[in-house]
Amino acid sequence: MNKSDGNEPDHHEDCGEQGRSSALFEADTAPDVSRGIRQLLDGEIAAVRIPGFLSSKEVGLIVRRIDRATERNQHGLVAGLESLGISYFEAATSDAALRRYFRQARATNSASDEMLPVRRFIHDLVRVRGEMVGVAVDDGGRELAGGIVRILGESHDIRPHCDSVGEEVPTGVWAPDIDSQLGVNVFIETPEAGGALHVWDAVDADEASKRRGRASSRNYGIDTIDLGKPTVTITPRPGDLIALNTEHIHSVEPGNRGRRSTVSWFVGRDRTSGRLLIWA
Ligand SMILES: O=C(O)CCC(=O)C(=O)O
Repeated sequence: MNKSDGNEPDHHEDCGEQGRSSALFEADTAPDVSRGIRQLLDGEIAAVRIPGFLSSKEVGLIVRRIDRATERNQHGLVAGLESLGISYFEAATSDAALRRYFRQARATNSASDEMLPVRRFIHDLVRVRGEMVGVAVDDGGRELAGGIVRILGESHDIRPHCDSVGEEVPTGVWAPDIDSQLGVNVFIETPEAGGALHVWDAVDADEASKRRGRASSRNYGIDTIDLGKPTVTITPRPGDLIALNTEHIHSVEPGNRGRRSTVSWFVGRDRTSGRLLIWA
């Protein structure tokens, strides 16, 4: 169901073209995730928010997992952003990192608490829509990680950027042939103030063409001066699922008093089969 109560989250439906990616889909119940995801894949809306996708008990399990972790990976391009393990984007630049990535993916996918939101997401899409959806497998038959825990430290932001796997990984490394890429973030902890996500109904064409065909030069500083107000601004709460089209420019505001942690993954729709592929 679509809700528009004028309170949180804050949407700016006057931005963006009429009838295109200009609204937020907000659902009360987890099964509606499938309807929102379909609309997002088809470019009808800018973001999907499912409040209470995880219960507070489930959130607590993942907070303990974060607190117990002995090692964290510092993101190569975003100061203050750490993860438990490395993402495919970061690993794809070297064979050694890819081997480490696939070892870590096996452990993550089999047992851990942080896969709970990924499993629920897949279950909802399959059960309600009969979607073909699953964790992606590379050309060598290796399963990618289904999700990654990311932790953004207090006062740190994520500058405006786009994510597009076809443009980010080097030639010769697995990149799905997809017609749409979404980022799904399930919120575990949020700061007491700030930490809002902004999404613009815009892709940065210059930036996209600069990145095409090259690895590791993803830009986290697209100039948003000319973009105007974001199409959608959402201040997440623990337990929320928020999905967005990551090929559109998006950013995260710095938060105050408390870290901002998520379980995050990408979803791509295979151009030929329509199958939805998940990776992190
Ligand atoms: O944490 C968020 O709200 C968005 C993170 C982000 O930049 C992404 O999913 O690409």
